[in-house]
Amino acid sequence: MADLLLALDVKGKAEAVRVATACTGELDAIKIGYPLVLSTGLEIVKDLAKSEIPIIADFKVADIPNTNSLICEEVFGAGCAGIITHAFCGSDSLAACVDASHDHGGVCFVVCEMSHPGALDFLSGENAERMARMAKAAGADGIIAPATRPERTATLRTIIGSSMKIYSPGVGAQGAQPEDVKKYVDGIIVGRAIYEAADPKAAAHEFRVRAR
Ligand code: FNU
Repeated sequence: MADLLLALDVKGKAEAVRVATACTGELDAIKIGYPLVLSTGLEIVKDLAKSEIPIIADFKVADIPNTNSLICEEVFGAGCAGIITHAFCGSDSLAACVDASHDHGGVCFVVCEMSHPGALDFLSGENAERMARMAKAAGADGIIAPATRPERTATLRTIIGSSMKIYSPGVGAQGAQPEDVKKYVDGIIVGRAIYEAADPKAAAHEFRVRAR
């Protein structure tokens, strides 16, 4: 049984609030990222907070430890409940992100294997497995692993065990189905297949039922 996270990659406050409001009661969390936040500013977190579900900032943080900590301060200061970081900058950068998240009462998820085809160049295979081990050692709350490669997500699950969560993008527009991964993950991330639907609430409802 997996939760449903909406990837709210729309532009502007009006569209973001329209989709989030339409999906009221059908979501377990909202994931925001650069497309939305660059078009609205971080104030959008307060507007979305009316949904009363956690807001997770997908900023794929990838910098030196000090900069990562400063990014976390802004994200959690704005009211987010979680952040998504990269791991490839190394264990010190990752530790800074995890520790800053926990200092602010938030959670930190670590990208291990990405969902798109180009992930096979660097962000997959042995590199992904190393990053999963690093995420576990750093005390991260969970990892991001691809619905588009369920067998890889299953492998990463064996590395992190059951005490960490997996959120999995790639369902819908990228071709994966909830049934492909739901037994390995704690949440599926769905963007376009919900926010571009004629009826986002109905689409969210269907994904949520299928993820259960
Ligand atoms: P949709 N996302 C992803 N793959 O797709 N954070 C990853 O490996 C990853 C992500 C995000 O395709 C992507 O940025 F680490 O429209 C987008 O916000 O359903 C969402 O997941 C997928 O959106």
